[in-house]
Amino acid sequence: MNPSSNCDLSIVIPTYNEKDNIEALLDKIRNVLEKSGCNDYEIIVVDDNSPDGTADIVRKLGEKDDRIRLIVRTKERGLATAVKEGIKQSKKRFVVVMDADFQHPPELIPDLYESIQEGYDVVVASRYVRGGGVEGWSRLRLVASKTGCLIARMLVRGARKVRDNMSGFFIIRRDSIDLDRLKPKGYKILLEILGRHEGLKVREIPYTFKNRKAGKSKISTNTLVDFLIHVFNISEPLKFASVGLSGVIVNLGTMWLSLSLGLSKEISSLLGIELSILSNFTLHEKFTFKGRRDKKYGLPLRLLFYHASSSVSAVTTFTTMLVTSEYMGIHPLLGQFIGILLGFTANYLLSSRVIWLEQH
Ligand SMILES: Nc1nc2c(ncn2[C@@H]2O[C@H](COP(=O)(O)OP(=O)(O)O)[C@@H](O)[C@H]2O)c(=O)[nH]1
Ligand SMILES: [Mg+2]
Repeated sequence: MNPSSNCDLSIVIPTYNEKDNIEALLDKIRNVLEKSGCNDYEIIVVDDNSPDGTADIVRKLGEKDDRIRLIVRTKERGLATAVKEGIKQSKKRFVVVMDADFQHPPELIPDLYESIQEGYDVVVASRYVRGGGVEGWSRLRLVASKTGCLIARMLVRGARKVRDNMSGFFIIRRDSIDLDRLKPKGYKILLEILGRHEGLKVREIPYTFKNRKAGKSKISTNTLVDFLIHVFNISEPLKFASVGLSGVIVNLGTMWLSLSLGLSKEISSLLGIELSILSNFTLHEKFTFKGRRDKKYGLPLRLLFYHASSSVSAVTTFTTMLVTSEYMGIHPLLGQFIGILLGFTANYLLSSRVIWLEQH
């Protein structure tokens, strides 16, 4: 960091039972920053009322140095919500997020800061780019972690820009992030940030993830379940597919009901198709694409476009139903189902690339 520059930096550290790490860590951070000429910083520790008295230690340090700020949350728990709260309360232009257990080396903070000055919105400290790595992990843990990153990359568009999209160590330009978009339920805050802000300019710099210095990890096995739920919440393709699945049930359910009421197979098929289009549209509005703002087209147009885009699959479904039942002796309900499968892919492509397009 350039000593003459005003470093304008907040450092957010979530803590839960870190009494044996926190003081040494804060000392180390102050050292590193002052050595690199940065004085205009604040350190925000967000503690969830740790029973081991972490907050008391931070409070005492804060009395001597008002750059150290403490937030104690008594009603909420959780790493991601703690980080969000810390970012919200931060007053500087750039914010570093890091753990309290020395797994994220404070020596890297000046590099992160310098790197983001080159015009980025987010710079991620990465274990998975050349020069990065992990210390003391079993092969299994490494494979699991990398697989997680890969799944996230496949399913979350914004996460594709970096390899280590689940890193807990990164710097952001505060005003490039809309905190209201972040859903605090998520566990991986970086994934949340990248997933919900697709336009961010992001880069990675390597570091080695160290062994925890003292204390215990709070991450348990249900972290995996949390992760999968989280990816599901962010991933539009997954949400889209599940809405599609519900539409299949609406479609076939309506058709079955209509057939049972004695309506012709043609009318029943068309009723099933139209009702499923309407229910899918409603769910895409309220669920799949809910996070998208400033949409290019208004609601009536979106509804119209969605019908137009569904017309391909609707015609496919109807024709398949007719052909298979008339000429192949297949039950109209099964024919309808086969038609639905054929039409689905075309529908997704049209919806995500046209109807719910964001205005840039
Ligand atoms: N405020 C807060 N911090 C937490 C919570 N769970 C973990 N942390 C902190 O988040 C950081 C990472 O947690 P850790 O258990 O080391 O996760 P691991 O590195 O993935 O094993 C540490 O600084 C923890 O003290 C929580 O529920 N609330
Ligand atoms: Mg840790």
